Amino acid sequence: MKNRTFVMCKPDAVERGLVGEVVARLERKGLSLVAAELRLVDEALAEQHYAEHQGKSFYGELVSFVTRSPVFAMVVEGPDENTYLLVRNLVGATKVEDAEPGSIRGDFATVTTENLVHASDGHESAAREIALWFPQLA
Ligand code: 3AN
Repeated sequence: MKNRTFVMCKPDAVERGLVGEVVARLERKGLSLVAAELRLVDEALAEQHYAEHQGKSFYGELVSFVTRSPVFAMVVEGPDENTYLLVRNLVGATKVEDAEPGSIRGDFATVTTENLVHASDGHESAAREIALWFPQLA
Protein backbone atom coordinates (compact mmCIF):
# COMPACT_ATOMS: atom_id res chain seq x y z
CA MET A 1 0.00 0.00 0.00
CA LYS A 2 1.62 3.20 -1.17
CA ASN A 3 -0.03 5.31 1.53
CA ARG A 4 1.93 3.49 4.25
CA THR A 5 5.52 4.05 5.29
CA PHE A 6 7.97 2.72 7.86
CA VAL A 7 9.22 5.03 10.61
CA MET A 8 11.53 4.22 13.50
CA CYS A 9 12.57 6.14 16.59
CA LYS A 10 16.20 5.08 16.88
CA PRO A 11 17.90 4.23 20.20
CA ASP A 12 18.87 7.86 20.87
CA ALA A 13 15.24 8.97 20.58
CA VAL A 14 14.04 6.24 22.95
CA GLU A 15 16.89 6.92 25.42
CA ARG A 16 16.14 10.66 25.39
CA GLY A 17 12.41 10.16 25.95
CA LEU A 18 11.49 11.64 22.56
CA VAL A 19 9.16 8.87 21.34
CA GLY A 20 6.08 10.81 22.46
CA GLU A 21 7.35 13.94 20.72
CA VAL A 22 7.92 12.06 17.45
CA VAL A 23 4.55 10.28 17.57
CA ALA A 24 2.81 13.56 18.48
CA ARG A 25 4.32 15.31 15.45
CA LEU A 26 3.20 12.50 13.13
CA GLU A 27 -0.30 12.50 14.61
CA ARG A 28 -0.61 16.28 14.67
CA LYS A 29 0.17 16.27 10.96
CA GLY A 30 -2.82 13.98 10.43
CA LEU A 31 -1.01 10.68 9.96
CA SER A 32 -2.00 7.51 11.84
CA LEU A 33 -0.15 4.63 13.42
CA VAL A 34 -1.09 1.26 11.93
CA ALA A 35 1.44 -0.77 13.95
CA ALA A 36 4.09 0.02 16.55
CA GLU A 37 6.52 -1.94 18.66
CA LEU A 38 9.33 -1.19 21.11
CA ARG A 39 11.98 -3.67 20.17
CA LEU A 40 15.65 -4.52 20.62
CA VAL A 41 17.23 -4.97 17.18
CA ASP A 42 19.68 -7.84 16.64
CA GLU A 43 22.59 -7.61 14.23
CA ALA A 44 20.87 -9.68 11.55
CA LEU A 45 17.90 -7.30 11.39
CA ALA A 46 20.16 -4.23 11.49
CA GLU A 47 22.22 -5.60 8.60
CA GLN A 48 19.11 -6.30 6.53
CA HIS A 49 17.62 -2.91 7.31
CA TYR A 50 20.82 -1.05 6.40
CA ALA A 51 21.92 -3.39 3.56
CA GLU A 52 22.25 -0.46 1.12
CA HIS A 53 24.91 1.11 3.37
CA GLN A 54 27.16 -1.97 3.61
CA GLY A 55 30.73 -1.00 2.83
CA LYS A 56 30.28 2.69 3.62
CA SER A 57 32.56 4.35 6.15
CA PHE A 58 29.80 4.84 8.72
CA TYR A 59 28.22 1.35 8.34
CA GLY A 60 29.84 -0.28 11.42
CA GLU A 61 28.97 2.70 13.59
CA LEU A 62 25.41 2.64 12.25
CA VAL A 63 24.85 -1.06 13.07
CA SER A 64 26.32 -0.78 16.57
CA PHE A 65 24.24 2.34 17.20
CA VAL A 66 20.91 0.87 16.11
CA THR A 67 21.49 -2.33 18.13
CA ARG A 68 22.59 -0.67 21.39
CA SER A 69 19.14 -0.26 22.99
CA PRO A 70 15.50 -0.59 21.92
CA VAL A 71 13.99 1.23 18.96
CA PHE A 72 10.34 2.18 18.50
CA ALA A 73 9.32 0.83 15.09
CA MET A 74 6.12 2.04 13.43
CA VAL A 75 4.04 1.73 10.31
CA VAL A 76 2.46 5.09 9.55
CA GLU A 77 -0.50 5.67 7.25
CA GLY A 78 -1.55 8.80 5.41
CA PRO A 79 -4.06 9.83 2.75
CA ASP A 80 -2.17 8.98 -0.44
CA GLU A 81 1.08 7.98 -2.11
CA ASN A 82 2.83 11.13 -0.89
CA THR A 83 2.71 9.92 2.71
CA TYR A 84 6.38 8.91 2.82
CA LEU A 85 7.34 12.41 1.63
CA LEU A 86 5.21 14.09 4.29
CA VAL A 87 7.01 12.00 6.91
CA ARG A 88 10.46 12.74 5.42
CA ASN A 89 9.68 16.45 5.60
CA LEU A 90 8.68 16.17 9.26
CA VAL A 91 11.91 14.24 9.99
CA GLY A 92 14.26 16.68 8.18
CA ALA A 93 17.49 16.30 6.20
CA THR A 94 19.90 13.40 6.84
CA LYS A 95 22.87 15.65 7.61
CA VAL A 96 22.06 17.41 10.86
CA GLU A 97 23.65 20.64 9.72
CA ASP A 98 21.15 20.72 6.83
CA ALA A 99 18.10 19.81 8.93
CA GLU A 100 15.84 22.85 9.19
CA PRO A 101 14.56 24.10 12.55
CA GLY A 102 10.96 22.90 12.81
CA SER A 103 11.88 19.41 11.64
CA ILE A 104 12.52 16.64 14.19
CA ARG A 105 16.24 16.46 13.38
CA GLY A 106 16.50 20.25 13.10
CA ASP A 107 14.98 20.67 16.54
CA PHE A 108 16.57 17.78 18.45
CA ALA A 109 19.63 16.24 16.72
CA THR A 110 23.24 17.42 16.84
CA VAL A 111 25.14 14.61 15.06
CA THR A 112 24.30 12.76 11.84
CA THR A 113 24.68 9.18 13.10
CA GLU A 114 22.38 9.83 16.05
CA ASN A 115 19.70 11.59 14.10
CA LEU A 116 16.76 10.19 16.06
CA VAL A 117 14.44 8.92 13.37
CA HIS A 118 14.50 6.69 10.33
CA ALA A 119 11.82 7.07 7.67
CA SER A 120 11.54 5.17 4.38
CA ASP A 121 12.76 7.20 1.41
CA GLY A 122 10.40 5.84 -1.28
CA HIS A 123 7.62 3.37 -2.08
CA GLU A 124 10.00 0.48 -2.66
CA SER A 125 11.92 1.01 0.56
CA ALA A 126 8.66 1.46 2.48
CA ALA A 127 7.33 -1.87 1.16
CA ARG A 128 10.64 -3.61 1.85
CA GLU A 129 10.96 -2.20 5.37
CA ILE A 130 7.33 -2.87 6.34
CA ALA A 131 7.78 -6.49 5.18
CA LEU A 132 11.03 -6.76 7.15
CA TRP A 133 9.78 -5.25 10.42
CA PHE A 134 6.08 -6.12 10.37
CA PRO A 135 5.71 -9.20 8.13
CA GLN A 136 2.16 -9.68 9.38
CA LEU A 137 1.18 -6.48 7.51
CA ALA A 138 2.89 -7.23 4.22
P1 3AN B 1 18.02 8.82 6.15
O1 3AN B 1 18.01 8.21 7.53
O2 3AN B 1 17.84 10.31 6.19
O3 3AN B 1 17.15 8.13 5.16
P2 3AN B 1 20.24 7.39 4.97
O4 3AN B 1 19.31 6.25 4.72
O5 3AN B 1 21.08 7.90 3.85
O6 3AN B 1 19.50 8.63 5.61
O7 3AN B 1 21.25 6.98 6.11
C1 3AN B 1 20.84 6.11 7.11
C2 3AN B 1 21.50 6.52 8.39
O8 3AN B 1 22.90 6.39 8.24
C3 3AN B 1 21.27 7.97 8.77
N1 3AN B 1 20.02 8.18 9.43
C4 3AN B 1 22.44 8.23 9.66
O9 3AN B 1 22.20 7.71 10.95
C5 3AN B 1 23.53 7.40 9.00
N2 3AN B 1 24.32 8.20 8.07
C6 3AN B 1 24.03 8.50 6.80
N3 3AN B 1 24.99 9.25 6.24
C7 3AN B 1 25.93 9.40 7.18
C8 3AN B 1 27.18 10.06 7.24
N4 3AN B 1 27.66 10.72 6.19
N5 3AN B 1 27.87 10.01 8.40
C9 3AN B 1 27.40 9.34 9.47
N6 3AN B 1 26.22 8.69 9.48
C10 3AN B 1 25.50 8.72 8.37
